[in-house]
Amino acid sequence: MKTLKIAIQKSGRLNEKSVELLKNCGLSFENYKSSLISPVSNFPLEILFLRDDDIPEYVQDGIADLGIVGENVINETEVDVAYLQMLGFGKCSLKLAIPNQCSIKTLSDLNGKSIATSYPVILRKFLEKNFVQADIRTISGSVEISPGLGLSDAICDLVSTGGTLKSNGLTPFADVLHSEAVMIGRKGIENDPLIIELIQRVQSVLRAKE
Ligand code: PRT
Ligand code: ZN
Repeated sequence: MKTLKIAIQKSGRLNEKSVELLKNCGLSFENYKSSLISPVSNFPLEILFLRDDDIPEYVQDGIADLGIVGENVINETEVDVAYLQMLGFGKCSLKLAIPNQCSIKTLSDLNGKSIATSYPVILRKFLEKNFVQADIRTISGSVEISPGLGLSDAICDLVSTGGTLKSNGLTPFADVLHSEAVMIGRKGIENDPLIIELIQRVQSVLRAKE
């Protein structure tokens, strides 16, 4: 019998909830932090523990059959995968934010300004859709300190509680994308009986939480 592979985040904000979901689906596996791959003893499935950024491409390219990852990462990597199930955790928004008391009031005020982000692809599409020409500065982390350092006029970053923006003297300005964790699959895998079985288990776990 073939064995499916599911990619989940190795460590970070989605790891614990992803592991919990799979365990609640009745899957039995060891959650060793040191191993990259863990077999499930009671279902033909292996769990791959990866950086979240790699998950969409692994699924698109068929290295993994399934994955659990944030929609923000899926959209940024521009992959072609099937959305199998929204999971309701890891909720956040990608927002534009500006320094408190700055003169930017409308989206068109961003013309000619610089915006720091780790999501250049999503931001570029958003700006194009809104006819804004701004300079996108791609940085990999600590985006929120960029205006204070004089590196950019605004930022575009993920927000959940809003605490990080607040403590850096920034005000949310516009929503670019709402995101939550989603179970994705390789295109065409939707009708595989094992996938259908697994998704049914996921759905009953989610229903029990309502
Ligand atoms: O190591 P790896 O590459 O796997 O992980 P990572 O560091 O890239 O991602 P990680 O673990 O930080 O986040 C994984 C996923 O969780 C993201 O891709 C989102 O889908 C989701 N998520 C939900 C968030 C947040 N909420 C969130 N608040 N990801 C990041 N943040 C950060 C945000 O970037 C900012 O720095 O938290 C800060 C803001 O939080 P608040 O609560 O102060 O608003
Ligand atoms: Zn990442």
